Amino acid sequence: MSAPGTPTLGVGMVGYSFMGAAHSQAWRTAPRFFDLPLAPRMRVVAGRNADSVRAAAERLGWDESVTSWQELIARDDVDLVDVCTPGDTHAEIAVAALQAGKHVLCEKPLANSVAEAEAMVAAAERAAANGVQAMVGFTYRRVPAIQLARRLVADGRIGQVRHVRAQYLQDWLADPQAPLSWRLDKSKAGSGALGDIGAHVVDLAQFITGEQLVGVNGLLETFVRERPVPASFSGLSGEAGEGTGPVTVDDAALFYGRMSGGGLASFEATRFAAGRKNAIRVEVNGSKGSVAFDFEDMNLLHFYDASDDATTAGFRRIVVTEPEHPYIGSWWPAGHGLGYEHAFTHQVVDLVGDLAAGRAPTPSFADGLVVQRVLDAVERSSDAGGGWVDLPTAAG
Ligand code: 4PW
Repeated sequence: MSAPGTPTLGVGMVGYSFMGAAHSQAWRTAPRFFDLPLAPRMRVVAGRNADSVRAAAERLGWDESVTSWQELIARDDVDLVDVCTPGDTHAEIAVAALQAGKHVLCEKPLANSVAEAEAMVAAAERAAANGVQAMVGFTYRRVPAIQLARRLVADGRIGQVRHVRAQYLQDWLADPQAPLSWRLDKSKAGSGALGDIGAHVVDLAQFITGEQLVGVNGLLETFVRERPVPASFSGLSGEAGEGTGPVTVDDAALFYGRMSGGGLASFEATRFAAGRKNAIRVEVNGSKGSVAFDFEDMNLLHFYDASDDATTAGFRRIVVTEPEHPYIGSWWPAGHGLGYEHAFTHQVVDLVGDLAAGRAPTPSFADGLVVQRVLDAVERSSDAGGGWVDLPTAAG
């Protein structure tokens, strides 16, 4: 809990659906479990429908609600704008907020295009000169087991990275009768599985290895091109209504690439993996060992040390719930695990700490642009019927 007299951080959030609910939980919970150097104050949430956003403010714990994001960013009592809207509005809202001198947390993927992402990076760089910071919300980086995987790789425990094998498998669209949502509309979402969930595994591959993709070859597919118009929709499911409409994004993405350290990477992102609900699976094989993670078992990290005695060698099943592990000491006694929502809380904890210290938060908008360029390259490769697409590297 923040000590009395801790400076306040006024927060305004735009959007209040699935990600808005997850972010609201994090703003509420972080100061209750972590000693924060700034005290978040959930001032205002913005949404288009006055009755719906008022109800959301009540349910999610916001002081007020408005129907104009422009009004939200103009408020003197808002220091940080949390963008939880579909991707087609990320650039407009984030750039305006930065220009108004507000810190920004923006959901992933950063934008719906490289051009939009580049404009956001430029706005963030200008704002940083005045001490205004920006972060993009790749929250899975803040799962303790993922943090441990990154540390083991950085410490050289698996040696030279040879393979990255990353999948994000869901099945909420496997039923052709599952209705349309904004995530299936290219004008809103920018892309389908590729950007919504593929972005996560691209970021995790780079975060865990500390390397970047230098080139990719991709294949996108849309299995179901017409779906029922929704009568209602919440989270990732809805009730079918009257009529049908077109699906204008990919249902699944399959792509491979080369990492900047010379290793090979393979990626899969799909919403048609029947039986897989939120299976983020990352395995990194190195010259001296491996790490492996599956979000559906998110409190575990599997680690293989090739130097172990052959008679007892094998993947160790590390239960990442000990006070020695990142973030855990502020939660439950050893052995009691965490869930999906905790990574969002850790995101708030790290962001608030960075703002108080005047540090640039990570992942930055520039990190978000790196992922955006990968998504764009995969789309260009697939659109061309396959083929290698080079990517600029940090040096390039
Ligand atoms: O980033 C989010 C994922 O963690 C997505 O926007 C939706 O929620 C779909 O899968 C999860």
